[in-house]
Amino acid sequence: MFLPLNTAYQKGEIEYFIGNAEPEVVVCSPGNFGWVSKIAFQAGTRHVFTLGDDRTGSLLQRASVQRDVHEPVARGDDDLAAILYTSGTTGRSKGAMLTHRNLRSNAEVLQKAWGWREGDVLVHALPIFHVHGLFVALHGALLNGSKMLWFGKFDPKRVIEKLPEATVFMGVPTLYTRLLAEPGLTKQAVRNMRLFVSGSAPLLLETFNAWQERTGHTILERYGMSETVMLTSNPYDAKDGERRGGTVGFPLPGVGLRVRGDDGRDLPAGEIGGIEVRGPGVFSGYWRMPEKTREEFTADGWFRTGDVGKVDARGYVTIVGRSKDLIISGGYNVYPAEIEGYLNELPGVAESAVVGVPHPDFGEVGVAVVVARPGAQPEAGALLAALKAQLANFKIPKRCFVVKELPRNTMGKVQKNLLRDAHKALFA
Ligand code: MCA
Ligand code: AMP
Repeated sequence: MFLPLNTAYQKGEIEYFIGNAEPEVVVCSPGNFGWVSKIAFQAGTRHVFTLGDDRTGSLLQRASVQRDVHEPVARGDDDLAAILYTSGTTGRSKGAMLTHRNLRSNAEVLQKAWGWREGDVLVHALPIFHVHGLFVALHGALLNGSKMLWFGKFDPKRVIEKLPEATVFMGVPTLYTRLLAEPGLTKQAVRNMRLFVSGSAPLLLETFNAWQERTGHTILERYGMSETVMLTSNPYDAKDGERRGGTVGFPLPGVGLRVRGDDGRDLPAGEIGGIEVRGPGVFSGYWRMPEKTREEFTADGWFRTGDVGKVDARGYVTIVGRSKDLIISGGYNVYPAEIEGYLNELPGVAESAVVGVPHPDFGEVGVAVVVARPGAQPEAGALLAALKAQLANFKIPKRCFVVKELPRNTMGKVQKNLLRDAHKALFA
């Protein structure tokens, strides 16, 4: 079973993942061997190998003395292939267990749905520790036997230079806005391209339209989750319908999708409610958290996505919001509850709330609002610096405010909508 982790994670985060997953083998970069191996060996891991960006390290050294012909191990559809950690809205991250069926069926469905064909070349510029870069993009190219133009890190200028050699590109919305900021993005640069796919976060209509105008291509937006792989997609082929900006298209073949009200009633076309799904891509549960798994499924076996949306009369799905308290920043998920937990532990902090506000580059970013303990005067910059020492950099709120009190409703619950509203123009 493969378990990828974001390379930005810090010690406390890695400690939790390794402790929870108890892997047999851990691979890290040579520079991190000291602290990562200590955590891993303490958790009972038997082997820690290193692998550098320049292909140095013990993993390839050890591999070079092995036979280079191997017997494949037979795996069944229900065997686990990967665990993808996704943060919980309360407390700790949960490991979504994905089976070979989940991954294979999704790759096959997408190969057909997106018209993968001989001669396709993929520009791969997404991180490979999340479903988008790891499965949607990589499996698409591998299953199709396609060449990939590989970017260890997204760089808009270098991507544009390579586009004339490519036919397929996949990105989160931030990649599209950064490409649009480059004068080099022209019709000429994309002349050989066949398909641009966007997902992981809402693509603004403004970006969708600007892309169409500048390149002549219509971005195909799709929707998925780590727990379900891909669920919906706008049509590839015009005969199946237009690619409609602001929507995530139709459920993919084999995917059941329904919208339900708070009372559990199925809602008719056009009405907004909680999105529930089932199908061959839906995971088999959270690693060692059977009770969490039960909570996320309905009695009749549908998975509650935590996304709020509607389906129109023609079947196009639109996501209008989320019932889960989650910020999606540049395609990375940031869970306010996790950041608040760390903030509340810092000296001088009585309580805190983290909310998402619009941001021109990342779509959405976190802003922290902190209440000081009586007599204490915590400084916003110092609080953010203290967080940065403990958490992956993309989780750090972009701004922090120290206030007298948090707005609460009569039930005593923090009114995050008021905080969001108060700070919505911060990065406008
Ligand atoms: C970097 N920074 C960020 C983010 N990325 N801040 C907020 N949100 C972010 N996403 C900050 C860092 O903290 C740092 O700040 C500064 O930007 C520079 O960091 P660097 O790593 O150099 O940034 P970058 O290379 O410009 O990265 C931006 C990026 C990256 C390329 C947009 O975030 C990215 O690759 N995002 C894609 C994520 C993804 O693949 N998601 C798919 C999830 P400082 O200097 O202050 O420390 S899969 C999923 O959601 C489902 C299944 C689906 O549907 O696909
Ligand atoms: P993750 O936990 O990283 O797998 O993120 C999954 C979440 O990303 C979904 O539940 C949605 O909230 C969001 N998401 C993915 N694709 C889209 C999209 N095209 N539009 C809006 N939200 C999306």
